[in-house]
Amino acid sequence: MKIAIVGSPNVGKSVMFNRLTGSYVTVSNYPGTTVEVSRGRAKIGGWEFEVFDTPGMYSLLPITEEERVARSLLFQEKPDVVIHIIDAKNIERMLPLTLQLIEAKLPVILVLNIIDEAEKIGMRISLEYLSRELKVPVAATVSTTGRGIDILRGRIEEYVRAGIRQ
Ligand SMILES: Nc1nc2c(ncn2[C@@H]2O[C@H](COP(=O)(O)OP(=O)(O)O)[C@@H](O)[C@H]2O)c(=O)[nH]1
Ligand SMILES: [Mg+2]
Repeated sequence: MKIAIVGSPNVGKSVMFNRLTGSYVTVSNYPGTTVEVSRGRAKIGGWEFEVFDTPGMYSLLPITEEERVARSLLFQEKPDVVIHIIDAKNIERMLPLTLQLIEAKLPVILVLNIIDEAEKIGMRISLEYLSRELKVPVAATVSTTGRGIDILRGRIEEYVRAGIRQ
């Protein structure tokens, strides 16, 4: 099974990738481009996943080469789980991509990363409300310290289990 990590630049995708995967990370250019894609392995809920870190994207309608590669990875690799990482303190600016991913029928889990800085400026975000409205699993994390990562692993496990049961 495969997990894709997507989101805008500088939201913590690569730090999260490193937390979820162990050693044995490979970095290669996406075919025909100079854009690098990291691939690694993660063991979650007894399953082994191939995880890939995608280049930053602002929209599913690609403008830059990075966005084209991120889009191709999503539609060609057909990941079982798409982790959309956003910067929690810029949630309004970042949710449009979540909606695009959901509308494209991708198996999205929304991750509000950098929740530490959001809290520091007094933001309070209801994960339950977001999850109910968007109808996707939601987790809050601080990828640099590891806060919330076990909960995210749990969300991934539940998601995959629910998919297998269908
Ligand atoms: N405060 C805080 N900083 C973070 C968090 N996650 C990542 N960062 C920082 O954000 C920057 C971008 O992280 P990176 O993983 O390279 O982002 P990417 O461009 O999405 O791959 C780095 O300086 C990280 O240390 C977080 O949860 N909290
Ligand atoms: Mg990165």
